[in-house]
Amino acid sequence: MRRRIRVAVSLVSFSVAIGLASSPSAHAAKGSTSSYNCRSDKQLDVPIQFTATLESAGRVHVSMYGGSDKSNWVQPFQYDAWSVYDSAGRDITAFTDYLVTSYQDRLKDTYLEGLLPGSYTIELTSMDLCGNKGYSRQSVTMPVPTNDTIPPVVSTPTLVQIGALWSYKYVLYFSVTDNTAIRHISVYVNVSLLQEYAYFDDVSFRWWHAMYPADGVLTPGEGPTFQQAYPTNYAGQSAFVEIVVEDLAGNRSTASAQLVLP
Ligand SMILES: [Ca+2]
Repeated sequence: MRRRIRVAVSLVSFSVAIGLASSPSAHAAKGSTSSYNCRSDKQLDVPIQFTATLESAGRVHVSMYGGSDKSNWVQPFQYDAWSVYDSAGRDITAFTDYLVTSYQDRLKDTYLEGLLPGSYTIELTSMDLCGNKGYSRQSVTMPVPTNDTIPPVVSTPTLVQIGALWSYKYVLYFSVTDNTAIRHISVYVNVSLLQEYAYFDDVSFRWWHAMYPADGVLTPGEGPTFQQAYPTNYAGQSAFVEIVVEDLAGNRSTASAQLVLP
């Protein structure tokens, strides 16, 4: 059985909106490739390549480069562009995030936290205009974490509006980073537990992408952020929102705010 835990961040309506514009046919219709004949193109010439860098004992940074095709169109595959296999060949986690129009910004630089010590193969699937797929792979070995005494950094929770014009709502919004990696997050509203995120349990993994665009400013929908929905019965209330974060070594940080929930 394939277990695939996707990133908690969800921008469903937004993904649908940009996904419609990202299909090969959409590109072909408006680009210089409109007359391209796929009958003679049966392979992706050069799949997109990537580097895999161990940033800490709990975090891997993957970064795409290259890739070319005579159709002049190469993108990450729309479904599970990034996949990770353990040493037994088990497909343990995958990540696409969105159906992207511009992978250079959204998927190019991606971070993965949650791999337990051991050896893994990371695979990137890319695709040409004609739907021919190609693969590139890198091996990584996650070490046993060493002592870490630096607590995680969690931002003060705020509210952000997500979705598109025809369907939007407010969600709680905060960012979480650590010098090693995040193991656990709890979100409380008026002292009641609303949501927990647990990693490093061989089931759930934290994927996030780097700044988009690379302006050095963390704005909604980019970076190591969480967008947390809340029940509609909270609407109109002033609520005490608290985020409790624990890193891989057990160091804790909290952040809170009194927010009027729309
Ligand atoms: Ca730490």
